[in-house]
Parts: sequence; structure tokens; C-alpha cells
Amino acid sequence: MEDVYKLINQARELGRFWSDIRLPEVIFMGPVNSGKSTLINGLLQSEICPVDASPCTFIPIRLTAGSAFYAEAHLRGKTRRIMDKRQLADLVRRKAPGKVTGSIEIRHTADILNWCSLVDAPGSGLSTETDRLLDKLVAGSPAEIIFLLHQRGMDSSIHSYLNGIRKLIQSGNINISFWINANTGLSDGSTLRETVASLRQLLPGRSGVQLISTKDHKSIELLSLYIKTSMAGRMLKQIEKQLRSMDGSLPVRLGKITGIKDDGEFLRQFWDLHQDARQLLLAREAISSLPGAGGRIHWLLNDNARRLVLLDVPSGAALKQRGKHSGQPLKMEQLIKEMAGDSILNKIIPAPGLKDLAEKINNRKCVIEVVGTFSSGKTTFLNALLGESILPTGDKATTSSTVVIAYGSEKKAVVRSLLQPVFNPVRKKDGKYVPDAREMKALQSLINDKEFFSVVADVEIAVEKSFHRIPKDELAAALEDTLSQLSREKKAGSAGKIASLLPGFISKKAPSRENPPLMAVRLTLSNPLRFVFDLDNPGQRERYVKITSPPYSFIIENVEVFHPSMPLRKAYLVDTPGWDSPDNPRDVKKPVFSHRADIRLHFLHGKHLASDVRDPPESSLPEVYYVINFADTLNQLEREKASLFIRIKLPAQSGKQPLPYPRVYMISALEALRGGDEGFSRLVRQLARGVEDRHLRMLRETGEQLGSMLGEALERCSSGRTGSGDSRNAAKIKKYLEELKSLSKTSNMPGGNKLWKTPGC
Ligand SMILES: Nc1nc2c(ncn2[C@@H]2O[C@H](COP(=O)(O)OP(=O)(O)OP(=O)(O)O)[C@@H](O)[C@H]2O)c(=O)[nH]1
Ligand SMILES: [Mg+2]
Repeated sequence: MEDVYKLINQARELGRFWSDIRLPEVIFMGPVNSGKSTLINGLLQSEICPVDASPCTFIPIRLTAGSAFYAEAHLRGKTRRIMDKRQLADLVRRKAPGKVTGSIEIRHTADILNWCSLVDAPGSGLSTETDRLLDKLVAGSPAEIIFLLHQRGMDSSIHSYLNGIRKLIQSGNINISFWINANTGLSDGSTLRETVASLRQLLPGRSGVQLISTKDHKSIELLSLYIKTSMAGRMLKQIEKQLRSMDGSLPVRLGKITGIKDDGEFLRQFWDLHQDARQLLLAREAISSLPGAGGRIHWLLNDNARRLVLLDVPSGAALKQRGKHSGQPLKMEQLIKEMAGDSILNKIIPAPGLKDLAEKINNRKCVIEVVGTFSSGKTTFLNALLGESILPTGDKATTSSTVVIAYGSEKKAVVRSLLQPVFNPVRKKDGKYVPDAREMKALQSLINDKEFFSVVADVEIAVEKSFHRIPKDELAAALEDTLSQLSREKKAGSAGKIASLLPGFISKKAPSRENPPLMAVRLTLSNPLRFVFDLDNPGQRERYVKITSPPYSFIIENVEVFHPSMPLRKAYLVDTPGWDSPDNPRDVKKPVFSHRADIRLHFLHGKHLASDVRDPPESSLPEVYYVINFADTLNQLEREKASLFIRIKLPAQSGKQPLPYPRVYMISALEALRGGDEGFSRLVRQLARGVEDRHLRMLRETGEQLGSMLGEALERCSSGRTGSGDSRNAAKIKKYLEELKSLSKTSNMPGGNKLWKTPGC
């Protein structure tokens, strides 16, 4: 967000140019009750525009900058002062459709009004008169139209209204953006898709649709940033001409100044010139950062849209199921927390007791692991989930270390090194010693990196199994020695002298080896290294990529990425190196399945499925989804074949049953990252259900544990083993047990299993 604020501040500093330009106008349009007035009030951070559940705004309300609240109505040629907000509300509401002429002008101190004036327009489709009035507003060529739609998106009346004004929009070259108000908080993303599709036909090239919520501060802040960035762009383009002429005049002015004799006058003019030159530089810098800031704001809006759609919001199907048990999981959680906070109960139930259970519920997040061959789009998929291209991707093998992605308010990466990284520069294959080029190269590069090698405290080498210390500065030579020896042996081997190749410690008959080869090297660092990178900073991002790639990936213990994306509040995501990647640490044949995963996404490249498939070690795993990526590169027939191959043929090879539909997904991670992909949304919905399901299951298990704890405690009370107050304690426990029982009855797997069997819609 830094770049956006920077641009906005630069534009603000160029205020001198601003004052010469008439502030642009931003009109808020949309169907009745879509939330336009609420949105404007949010931007003003003040309840100025009247809001009502029934149609409320019948005349346009124009808001401009002022030093205090001031309002007047211009109705039927007369101007009337409006004293306060209540009077304004009364006046606006009294104006019935059909009797409209004029407008209401309001001056206000809100910051946004220093950038543009805002117009709260009557709802479209309210009456012929209001629609005509709207046409007039559009014909006035505003700088921008913010068209707000209801959560259900485009309907036929909005469609026909937009159809009516599309020529006006196109000929006036008006910037129009569409915003869906997800203010009921239940968006499943489908309206977004459909609205995009119908706008694509209606207004080709202007189909940008964003999801926001007028109830959500972040959405309002983003819209405010969007408007300010857009206005800054407009303003900078306008002052570009002034700048050009000023640029040309500076050398002449400088020449004149040097001839001034009077010191005071010289300083004054020099200072003016200096100020102008500074403004010029500032404006140039602001103009060059425009595209970056514009791109960033779109990323932020996309990210926000995902926040309003994804894991936190179950799909329609999930909601229906959940509706039957509304509030149950929450109640169970509340009950456990309440008991954990009950000091008397905690005395009766010994540790590890209630508090541990409550903590378990608080801390237990689902782990979603993404695995597959390299360049199958694992990281691109995760970026799409995060809503921005933040993790490094590329056509070559890119991810070299396992990365755990967790929730964090700032985007940062924490990389920790091992204390004692071990390298195997030589391996034994069929009784022969062969250098491992990757490990050898990595080790040599690290030795040559003076900064890194200075933190190595100790070097040990092993020619067979046991390590022994050698001086640090002898390591490079020892490696060279091993390499040249192996290459001599290779040459000798190719000349047919096989016997002489056998190393001394394997065959006594071949004592010709000068030194046994260096099989392992162990470096001990003076301290494990820890690096923190701000992922919003391009320079630091670059350093992050470098440190997680070879040769440094060889010394990494773990990588954690923190991101404020909402899906991460409920799950950890784990990115893994491709299991056939040449950079895959250590054994290239084994995938990196070292961590605990609840859900595994097995990524497959749609274009070369057969080579991507290998026997996954899934027996111990709960849920595995097969994700066929690169759907955008396949035609319909290829897609069907690919799905069939994974669903039917693959399991048949090992005598297993076909995989059910919900276990196989066809997606395009790239399309998802660029804006939307149906397969991706379906998979995400399924993941949301999976995560939710797990949470409910854990609650149920915790409830059972709690039940037996309470049962035992009750027994102790009944037998008088809890000291004085036995009967009071027993009554309390009974009350909790009753509550728990009634909750368990209804919350037994609330919809979870059923949902898993529902094919993605
Ligand atoms: N056309 C198309 N390209 C994709 C898609 N998904 C990923 N890519 C591209 O494929 C390349 C590899 O993507 P990555 O996300 O780096 O793949 P990965 O599985 O993380 O690869 P490693 O980190 O090397 O294991 C990148 O250039 C992506 O832009 C997709 O759905 N369609
Ligand atoms: Mg990757």
C-alpha cells in the first residue's frame, strides 16, 4: 500500500497546480437501495446523506469541500438554507418522484472532498423523471461514475438502464467502474462472475467489477484510495502540459537570476526557482509511479474481494446445511471457553484440564499442503488464494524450500537457517563414487560467499560415516581434491582399469587412492541465521527470493510467510518444492511430506498428466484433492479426458475404485490470479467446507472429552471428595453437563459429511 500512499502524498504536495484546476466530479449511481448514500457517508466518515430502507434520495446531493458543514437546497429556482442534517433528511424524503427539479449542495470538511466533489444520485429505475435526471448527470461528463450494484449483481432492469446510457458513456469517454455491495456478508462469488460476464457484452472493455461491503471499513478505505489515485492520475495528466513549459523556462530563469546584484532579490528569486524545480521533480516522480500505484490498488481491491468471498463465507449449499444448526458450533466453543474461565470448575477438574482444551480450540488450524511436480502451478495457485503475486513463480523449478504461509497483519517472510547444515558432495552408486553436482556446487558457492562463510564456526568432514574436524580454510582444497580424484578415476575407468577404481577402504586390492573421497561435510554456524523480509518492499522481496533459492536453500531450516489474507485465519497453507525439482532438497525421489497436513492438494499439469502422476504416499492422509491445473491451455475434449484419466484410469491401475467427482478439480491458477476462474472458485469453496468440517469435528471431539471430564468430576463430588461445597459444585457440573448434552445432540456432525459428498456446484 506504501506506493499508493506515496503517490497520494506527492499529488497532495502538488497542490499549487491543483488550485488552478476545477475539482473533478465523481457520481455515485446504481439501483435504488444499493447503498450509495451509505457508501458516501462512509467516505465522508459522517452521516450526511439520508439513508433509508425504502427509496430515499430523489434529488442529487452534491458534496464539495468546505471549512464547515453548510447546505442549501436549489428547488424550483429557489435557494433555501438547510440548517442541519435532520432538516436535510426531512427535505430529501419529502421530495416524491415525479416532482423533482433542482439539487442539494452540501459543503463538508471530509478529506476526500479535497480531491473531487461527490454526487449522491437518485437510484436508477425509480421513475422516468429520475432516469432522465441521471442521463443529464452522465451527459455532464463526470470524471468517474461509481456504479454500485446490490449483492445479487446485475438484474434485467439495471441491464436495460445501462443499455440505455451506454452510448453516452462510450462517447463521453467516461470512466465507469462497477462495485457489488456484499453488505449482507454472504457472497459466494457467483454474482461477481455473472456481472462480469454480462458487462463484458454490454460495455466491452469496461467490465471491471469489484466486490466491496458498505459495512466494512477496509472496503471503504480502499474505495477512498481508489478514488484518490484515480483523481491524482487525472490531475497529473492535466498538469503535465504546464510542467513541460515550466521545464523549458527553468534554464532561462536561472540565467537571469545569476545577473541579479541585490542579494535579497537574488535569494528570493533563487528560492522560487528552487521550489519550482522541486515541484517539477516531484510531479515527474509522481507521474512515473502512476501505473504502479494503479496496479497496486487493483491488487488490493482484488484481495479485498477474495476476503469477502472466500473461506470465511460458505457457499449457498453450505449455508443451507448450516442453517439447520444455526449457532451450534459457536455455542459449543462459547461453552468450552466459559467453563475454562470458571475458577471453581478449574479447581475440581485437574490439569491438563479445561484451559488446555480451550487453548487447543483456539490454536488448532487446518493445514493445507500443496504438492506436485515442479512448474505445475502450486505457487501460482497459492498466490491466487492470497489475492496477489507475492510468492515467486516461474517456468523453471522455482520453489526450493518448503514455505508455511500463515496469517499476519503485515506481509513478511521469516527465514531461519539450520545450525548444522550437512552436504553430501559425493554419493555411492552401484559401488562407485559419483559426485553430486548440485550439492558440490552449492557447497562451493557457499564457501566462496565470504559473508556467509564468516559465520561458519566449525567444519567437519566425513569420508565414511564418522565426522572429524578440519580447519575451515582447508575445506575448499579438500573438495577440489575429491573432485579431481574422482575425475581421474573416471578417466581410468573408461580405459577399462576397473580394479584400480575401487576405493581403498572398500577393496584392499586397490590401494592406489590417495585420499578417500569426501562423502559428507557438516558446517556448524556460530548462531542459526534469521532473516526477516518485508514482502511489500521490492528490494527485500528480491533478497527473499535469493535466500530461498540455491545455494542458500541448502542451509534453510524453515520459511514462514505471513500475509493478511482472510483464508489464512482458518488454515495454514504449505507450499512445497516440486518433487522432481532439481532443487528439491536432498533426495529428489521423495516428495517433501515432512509436516502434518490435514488436506493435501495434489497438483497435476494438465498438459502432461501421465508423467506427473506418481504413487502418492497417501495412506496416512485424511483428504487428498487432485488438482489438474493449466485448464486454460486445454480444450473441452482435453479437459474431459484429463479428468477421466485421474478419476477412473489412475485408481484402476492400482485396483482402486474411481475417485468421486469432488476429489478432482480442473482449474487455471493463472486465470484465478488474473481475476477469476470457475474451477478455482469451486475448489476454494470445497476447501472452505473442508476447513469448516474439520473445525466442527474437533469441537465435537472436544465436547466428548469435556463430557467425560465433567462426568468424573461429578462422581468425585457425589462421593464427597471435593471438600466443602460438594453439593453446590455438583449442581454446577450438572448444569454444564445438561448444556453440553443438548448441544451435542444437535451439533453431531452438523452437515459436515453430507457436504463432502456434494459435488462442487
Ligand atoms: N497458462 C497457465 N500458466 C500457468 C498456470 N499456473 C501456473 N502457470 C505458469 O506456470 C509457471 C510455473 O508456475 P509455478 O506456480 O511457479 O509452479 P510451481 O508448481 O510452484 O513450480 P515449482 O515452484 O518450481 O515447484 C509460471 O510461469 C506460471 O505463470 C495456469 O493455470 N495456466
Ligand atoms: Mg513453486
